[in-house]
Amino acid sequence: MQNKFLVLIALFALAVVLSGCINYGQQQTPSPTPTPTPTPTGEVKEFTIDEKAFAITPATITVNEGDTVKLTVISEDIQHTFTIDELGVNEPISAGAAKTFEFVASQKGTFKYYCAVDAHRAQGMEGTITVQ
Ligand SMILES: [Cu+2]
Repeated sequence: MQNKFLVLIALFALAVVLSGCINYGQQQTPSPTPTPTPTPTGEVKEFTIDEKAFAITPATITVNEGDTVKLTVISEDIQHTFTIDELGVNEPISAGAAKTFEFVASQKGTFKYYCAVDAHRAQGMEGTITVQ
């Protein structure tokens, strides 16, 4: 009976040691999925964007990769959104309100920003952000 108990203790200790090894191994292995790691430039680029049915002004903005983009988006009339799929931005803008928010330009490229409400995008609420 006592021997069985000792065996159980030994197995438990072995399991703890092995799980420690496994965790250690995982920490050492580089993640196979590429995570977007923006190189922060430390710069903040500020823009004021006007939204109304059915236009977004200005229609183009340009920033550098790693910039923090600080936007104040103003709805001149009804409910809109400011959305950039590739950069994970999707901010609702209440009717007649202004909203200030930030995001990091985490990848280079040319992306569309648009309003996701109803068919506003198709009706002209679209612009282009270039991250260079
Ligand atoms: Cu809209």
